[in-house]
Amino acid sequence: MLVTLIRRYSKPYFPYVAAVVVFQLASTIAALYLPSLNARIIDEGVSRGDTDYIWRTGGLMLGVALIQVATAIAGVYFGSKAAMAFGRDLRRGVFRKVSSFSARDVNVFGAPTLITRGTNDVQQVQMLMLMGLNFMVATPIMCIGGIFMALREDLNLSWLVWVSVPVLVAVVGYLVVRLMPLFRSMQVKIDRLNGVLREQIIGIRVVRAFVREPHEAERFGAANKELTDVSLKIGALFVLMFPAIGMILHVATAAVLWFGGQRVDAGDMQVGALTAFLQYLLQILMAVMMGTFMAMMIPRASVCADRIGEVLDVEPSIREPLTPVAPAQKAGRVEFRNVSFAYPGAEVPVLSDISFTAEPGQTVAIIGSTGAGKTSLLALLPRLYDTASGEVLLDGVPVSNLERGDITQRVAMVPQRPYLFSGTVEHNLRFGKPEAMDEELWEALTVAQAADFVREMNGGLASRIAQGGTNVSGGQRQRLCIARALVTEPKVFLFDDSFSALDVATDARLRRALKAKTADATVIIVGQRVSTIADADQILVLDKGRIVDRGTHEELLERSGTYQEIVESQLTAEAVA
Ligand code: M5T
Ligand code: MG
Repeated sequence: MLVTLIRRYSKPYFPYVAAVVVFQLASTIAALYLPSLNARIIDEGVSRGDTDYIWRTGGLMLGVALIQVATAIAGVYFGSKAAMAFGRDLRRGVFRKVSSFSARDVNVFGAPTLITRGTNDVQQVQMLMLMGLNFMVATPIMCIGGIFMALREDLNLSWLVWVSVPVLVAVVGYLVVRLMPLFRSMQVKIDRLNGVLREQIIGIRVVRAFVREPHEAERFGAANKELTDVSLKIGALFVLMFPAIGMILHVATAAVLWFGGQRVDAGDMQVGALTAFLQYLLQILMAVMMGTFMAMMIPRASVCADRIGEVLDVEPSIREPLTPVAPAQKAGRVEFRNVSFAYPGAEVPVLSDISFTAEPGQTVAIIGSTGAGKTSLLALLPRLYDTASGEVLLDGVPVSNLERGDITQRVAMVPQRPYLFSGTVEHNLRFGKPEAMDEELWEALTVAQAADFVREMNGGLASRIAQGGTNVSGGQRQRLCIARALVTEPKVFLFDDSFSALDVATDARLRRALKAKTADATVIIVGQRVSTIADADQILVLDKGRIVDRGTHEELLERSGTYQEIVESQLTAEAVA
């Protein structure tokens, strides 16, 4: 998966990658050249007192060093550019994919892990790209070139290379192998922490109301501790890593000086060659270390890449039709034909054998006890879910054959749990129709009985709405959502219990205004209060996912037991209140 992702998302940046390769090649060769120049200055210049030679070689050394620095900077610059662009594209890919998910697809993963995958996991892969681009070329050349140059300085000391490199590889490799599973579990712990935190922030009011803070703090504490424990274990290994590497480097240095010093004493080797050899050995060991670090990042990044790949590979369960049908007329006629529906993974259907028709200009109301399936029924029209059997038709065409945009253009839903986005009032109202004029917004607000309180808010249309719409009351939120639906001027309105948070008087006023505004539209209202739905053209009584009776208020009052019960229960409730 890692390879696939890198291949797919780094393609546009090949020119950058090519630049990185060229610059790193240049900088590595320059770096390898420097110790040898240094040795020449000592052995040929200093030892013979040849000032001229020292100046010339010193100048050359300065030039090479400048080239090395410049090319190294350029290499890192292009490498970072490529890696960051890669990360951005990958994040965008994940975001686009998640945006195409249906409610069901999101539930398969859960929001917290989708968030981690789109942020932290992408970052890990991006990090590997960055390190890879910065060291991939340099490391092997440094290693092999370093060995070659070191042996050129002195063959007799070569055994020091053959001993110290494997020791370093063994030590770092051992630590890396121990670290791998820890990194893997770290990703899961981050998911879990995100999940707990997210749930608590969203549910903060409930937590407060039930004084569950201690319990929730405990839950968070547990997740937090798990993450800390893993991080500490990783830290403990890293603590070992640096002294171990330092030790190997120092022992190698001491060994070079010890054995090399004896050869210099015996006159078999020059001091400059010894310094150069030492510098090369250190370069080799550094390169080996970087290589091992890289090797360590690959498994971690590949865990992340797999997790990202899982998201990218999802086939959205609700797909656009291959050959969309354009309906002959777009009046907004809704028809349910023997519809059954079950939530994914659930055994029992929540809706069975639902059939009804709602004509333009008509109001169809759905009433039924909580859990009867009213919300689920509405969700089928904008195709938030697909039916198990039967068909949902809009203007005579099954919604599964309609283009998504075609449906949303004609159908506006006010969800049971109204949701507002952070931004301003007008930003929210223009959600479905960005080009709407201010007058249209005010008109919609007036119909939705929201104009007064919006006028009273400090900025009017420009007043701020907090994330999730938490700075307005439940009823205000509902009315803003109704206004938002009105602005789009759809053919079909779906109101899911949208008047429940309003007092009876406002409810009545709103429905009167709505009636004038939606005269030609098809309106489907889910309501709890009999008063809300009494004047509907047709009332469907829903019970346990089945339509048990239908008719007008008067007809139902006469013959439907369930309906009578509902009416009676509300009358008594009102009497009690
Ligand atoms: C009907 C189940 C739920 C309930 C039944 C929304 C939703 C519902 N269900 C799921 O399994 N997953 C879901 O995402 O479906 O639920 P409903 O359609 O929401 O009922 P309602 O709108 O009539 O109830 P209410 O309380 O809004 O009046 O049993 O288990
Ligand atoms: Mg509902």
